[in-house]
This record gives sequence, structure tokens and C-alpha cells, in this order.
Amino acid sequence: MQLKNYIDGKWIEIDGLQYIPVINPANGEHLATVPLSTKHEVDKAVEAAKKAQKKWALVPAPKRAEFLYEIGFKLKEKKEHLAQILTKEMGKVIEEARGEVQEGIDMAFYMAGEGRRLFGETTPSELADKFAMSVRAPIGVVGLITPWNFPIAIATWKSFPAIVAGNTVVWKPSIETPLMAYEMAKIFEEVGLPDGVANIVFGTGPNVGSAMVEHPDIKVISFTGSNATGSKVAELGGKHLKKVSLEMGGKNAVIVMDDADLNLAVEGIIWSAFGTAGQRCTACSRVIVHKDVKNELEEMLVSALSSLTIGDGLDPTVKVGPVINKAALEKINHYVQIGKKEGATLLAGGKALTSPPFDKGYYFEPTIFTNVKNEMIIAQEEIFGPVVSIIEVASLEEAIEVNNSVKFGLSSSIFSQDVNKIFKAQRDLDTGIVYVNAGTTGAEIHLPFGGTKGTGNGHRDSGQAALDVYTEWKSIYVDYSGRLQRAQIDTEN
Ligand code: UN1
Repeated sequence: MQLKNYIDGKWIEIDGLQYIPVINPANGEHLATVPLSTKHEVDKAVEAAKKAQKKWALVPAPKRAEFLYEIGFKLKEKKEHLAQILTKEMGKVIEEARGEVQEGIDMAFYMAGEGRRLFGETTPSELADKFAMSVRAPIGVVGLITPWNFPIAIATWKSFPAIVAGNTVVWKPSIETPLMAYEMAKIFEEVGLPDGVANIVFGTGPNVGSAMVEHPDIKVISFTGSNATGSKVAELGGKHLKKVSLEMGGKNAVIVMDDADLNLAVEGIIWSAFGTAGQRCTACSRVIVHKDVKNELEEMLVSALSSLTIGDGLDPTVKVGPVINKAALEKINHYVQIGKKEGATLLAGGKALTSPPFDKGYYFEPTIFTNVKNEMIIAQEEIFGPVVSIIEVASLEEAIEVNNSVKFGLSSSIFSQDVNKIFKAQRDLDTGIVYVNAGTTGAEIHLPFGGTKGTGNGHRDSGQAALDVYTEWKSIYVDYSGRLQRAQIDTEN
């Protein structure tokens, strides 16, 4: 199957474009080919989106929302079909793939509900016989750049609030996982979303991504991906005075205090560190443990690893699937070598699996380092794979300091049964998301998603907060006094 861009409600095949294969990371199977589009295709998509936006903004929001309800029902109907494709192109295990599709369904219905809210504010005027209000206005054409690790959920976090608020969308999905975008485009077509409201252009960051960020008619860019790319997007977007919303990396920690329920902590760590083969921006990659329970926790973690079957995620007994590609496997391996050189103790795992039945895919063993010092590279940089570092501390204060010492601030978690420690921790952990007695993953779509410091630039995906990215506040004053009343001057009478 040769994928096509979806522009202005049509599937566009372009002569002379280069196509590259889409590969199943579990077994090397060739799934499809994806075009590497150019600035020309971006221009076409923006032109269509700009034309469509004028009309779309005039459709009453509850009517716009009806399309999202329809999309939600379609996603529900196709949940299993989509999950199967998602596992094949991305590698996550089938149970998690179903969960990701569910995240998209939830987002569709949540944002569809927004069509009958999109609340503004009324405010008393300082002058008599004058009415003041502020409303959310759509911004125009928005550009979405989404990653391969949550190819459907993250796309819905961004496109649904944008669409319900009256914007139109040009979306560049990751070329690692274009099949999910293709499936979404089919759904847009099936529900009759008006032409040009959602457009998809396949291609690379340097070509399609840059052309989007530089395009004068794209007013907002929402990006999820690496810090290196995110800062380039911010720089280029800044030059064009564009609103840029960034969601980037994490170096998320689970804190385990001496009074924690250790069985629960182990379950939380294993799920957050090795689920999705550690390829979540919310993944747990550090365990900050109180010295009194360190040995016991380590033993329990190592023994829990034996329950983690590695393999093709379509097999329902498999718990850890492959990583996305060869480059990812090499990067993870590189960090493991660094950890060894830095003097951390390898407690479990540490190797890529290269002999049959793993030789055709990209598999890395769940890996645990201990005796990790906070200043080590493996304790500071995002690895984006199934590797976790255990760091010992002597108090809650030290745990919080270690947690906050990294350049990222996405998610954190504390296992404790002491309400005083828990409340102190939720206040002082410098991350956009804090979990108590749960791992670092599993954000729900109706709460803001994002982080502090190097994780973002102050914006949030999901929840009501997402609407702030895709709308502009417009303040409206209606003077019904019949005379010219000057604010700040005529207020004394
Ligand atoms: C991501 O890894 O980029 O909170 C998103 C979670 C998921 C989303 C992760 N709901 O782990």
C-alpha cells in the first residue's frame, strides 16, 4: 500500500515524490510506503485549510462538535482494527494499543462536549450602561507535528480542541507511524468532515515540519517530540512570531519512601518503566529510593522482571514489545554502555536481543541500573527505552531535590502512606504531573498534560487548558448608554 496525503478532502498522489517503507518493528515486515512530501504539498494543504477555515469558523460550535461525536463513534467501532494496526506499526503491546485508541475516543467525546460550552466570561464594566465580555475566538490554520510513540492519542489531543474551536488543521504525523494518520483521515472522510478542515501531509521534520513552521498562514504550531527538535521549532516559530506549544522530554522519577507499600511500588515502577518499552515521555526512568528499603525494593524489582515476556505485541501474553527502530536500539545501547562506564551497577538486563526469534525486530531487555549517582549521565538524560536508574536517598527532602535536579519536569510519583509526606511532595515536586501511589504514566485526557522546565514552554495539551492553545481571547464592550463614555476618564460620574 502506497500512502497518499489527504488535502482538501482528497487523496493526493504526487508524481516524483520519494517514498520510504513503513516497517513493523517487531519483525521487519514491510507494511506500506509513505511519501516524503515537500514545501509544495504543505503550501497546498495550508491553502485548502485557510479557505476552509473561513466557513468552518461560522459553523456554530455545537454543530462542529457533532462531527467529533461521529468521529468518536467511528473510533469506537474500529477500536480493535486500529489497535491491531497501531501495534504493527509502532510495536506497543496490543492491550496498550487498545488503551491508546481509547484515549482518542475519550478525547473525541470530551472535546465534542466542549462544542456546547467553549465558555467565555462576562465582566462588569466600569461604566454605566455598558456590557463587557470576553470570548474564545478561533485563531486560523494550526499546524500539528506529532510523534510516533502515541500516533493516535496525541493527534487527537491536538486536533480535536483545534477543530471544535473553529480552526482548521494541517497535520504532519511521524513518518514512522503514518498508518494511524491514514486511518484517521479515512474517518474524517467517512463522517463527512468538510473538505480542508483536517489535512495530512506526510514527510520529514526538515522538509514538511520546517515548511509548516515558516508558513505565514499557519498561526499556531503544536509540537510533541524531542527537546532538540522542539527548540528548533521554537526558534524558527519565534522568528515568525508564531504561537508555539511544545511538549518534549521527561526524566520522570518514582520516589519510594521507607513507609511505602513496596508491592504496590514495584507494580507501579514496572508498569511505568517498561510499559511501551519505556518509550513514553511520561515513562519512569529513575527510582529514587529511601536507603532503608533499597535492598528489598531491588530484590523485588529483579524478581518482578521475570514476569515480563518480551516479543511481538500482537501476542496477548507479551508485556514488552520492540522499540521503534534500529537507531532507537542503538541509542539505548549507547546509554547502557555509558552507565557501565560511569560506574553504575547493572542489576538486570542491559542487552539488545539479537538472536532468533528476536533477530528481525528491535528488542532491548528491560534494564535496571543501581548505585546510580545523581550527576551521572544516565540519571540526567532522557533515554526513551526500557532502562531505569535507582538512586538512593536518606530523606524526603533529598528525594525531592534529586527529582527536581534534572532539566525536565513532566511527571513524578511518590509511594508513601504518610499524608504529611504526600502533601509536601505534591507541592514541591517540580513537574506538571504528580502521582501519589501510582507510577508516572497514565494521564487522563480531561486534565492538562505537560510539564515544567525543559519539558515545555508553558502550554498544555488535553483538558480545558488545550483550548488556550487553539483560541485567542477577544474582549467585547457593548455600550448601550447612547453617549460616548470614556473609560478611565468618565468613571467618576
Ligand atoms: C507520551 O508519552 O507522549 O500519560 C504521552 C501517559 C499517556 C500519554 C503519554 N496517557 O502515559
